[in-house]
Amino acid sequence: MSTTTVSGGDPPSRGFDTPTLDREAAALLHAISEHGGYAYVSMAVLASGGDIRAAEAAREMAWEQLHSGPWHSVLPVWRDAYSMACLHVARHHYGNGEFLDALRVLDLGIIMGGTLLRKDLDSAIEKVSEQTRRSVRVSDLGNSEHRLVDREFDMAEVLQLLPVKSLSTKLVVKKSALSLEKFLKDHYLSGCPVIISDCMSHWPAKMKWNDEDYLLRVAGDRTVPVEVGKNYLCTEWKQELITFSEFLQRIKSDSCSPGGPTYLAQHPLFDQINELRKDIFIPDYCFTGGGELRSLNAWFGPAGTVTPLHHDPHHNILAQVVGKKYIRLYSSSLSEELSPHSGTMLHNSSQVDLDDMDEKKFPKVQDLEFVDCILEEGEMLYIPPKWWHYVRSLTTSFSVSFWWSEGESSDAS
Ligand SMILES: O=C(O)CCC(=O)C(=O)O
Repeated sequence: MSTTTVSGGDPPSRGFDTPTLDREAAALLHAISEHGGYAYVSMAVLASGGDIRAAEAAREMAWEQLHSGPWHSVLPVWRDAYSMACLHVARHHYGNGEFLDALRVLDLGIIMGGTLLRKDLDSAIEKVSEQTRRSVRVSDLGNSEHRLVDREFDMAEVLQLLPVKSLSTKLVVKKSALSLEKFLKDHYLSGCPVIISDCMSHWPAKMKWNDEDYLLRVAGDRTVPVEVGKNYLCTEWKQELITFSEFLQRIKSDSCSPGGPTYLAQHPLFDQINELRKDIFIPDYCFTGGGELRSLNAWFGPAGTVTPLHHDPHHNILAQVVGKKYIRLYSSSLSEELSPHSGTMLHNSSQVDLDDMDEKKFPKVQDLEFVDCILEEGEMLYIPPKWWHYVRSLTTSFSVSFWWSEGESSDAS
């Protein structure tokens, strides 16, 4: 059994500091009233004087605004308003010694809120975490009972789950100790995928992330967004906000749950949880071409998660830290044949469901050329921009994607 405890510690003598909020509150409230948020403003003013009911009411009002339409159309000012209300509510919980409640509200502020008050949220989380940090018996770390992936892998069983023709035609080339020059010339500039092996052994994550106790210790009480369902194109698919410890519980029991797996997908977890950020390094390949790192995302879930066929605009290195994934790639030149969805939201996703191929509707797709692979622990896959990719986890799996853009002067096509 895992032995996790919340350390008692001395009760806090004072709340946490919010220098940005103190400086920006008046201007932010003014901007909110200019967008018609008078009721929010009057609640926020009361909240700043310590009125918890007003703070909760303000948070509720901002939450409604965040859910009033598509995410991209939410006004930034309402995201900042949400962060502000979260800070007020969290300060109240903190003062009462309700540290887990404070942590949850601050995490919601980070996940749903805007950028203006981000520093205040981060430093408040650091302070609250001092009170909630879990301790794990040192002797438990590395205990195989608590490893997330330790089962033997049955290839014959796995092949039955994969789309037709998997692993039977052309595999992604694999190179070890690939130099930056070779990467630039043979892959980045020529738009050619590659698996790079032997380049992650120095990451602390390689040692630590397969250990449930470690993850519980550094992240157990943190709130994270997860996706539940077969995949994001299905109607029953939904998003939830749960604690990392609940998520780990689901991973252990969830892979064959009827509602589909729970997937912590495409989430900037490392901006949120500093301890996990310290366990990884940005691969030097990501600085090739003079571009800029765009995002660093976590993809963590049980066996059976599927990211359906889609493409992204950036260069991508997908680093496989724990477990294995099957990945299939189609060239960007095949976009038309892969029938992207119409409309702005899903224009980069294919209508072709590789797990349930409709041959009448897409008679030619079976003949399209692709490359595929099983991405093993410790390997990184380079996916060029706009290449279509389908991803299925074959075991519990924890990967990190690094997206970067082209430099201005890059002559990459
Ligand atoms: O690992 C996955 O499930 C999907 C990864 C992906 O789509 C990406 O890195 O762009």
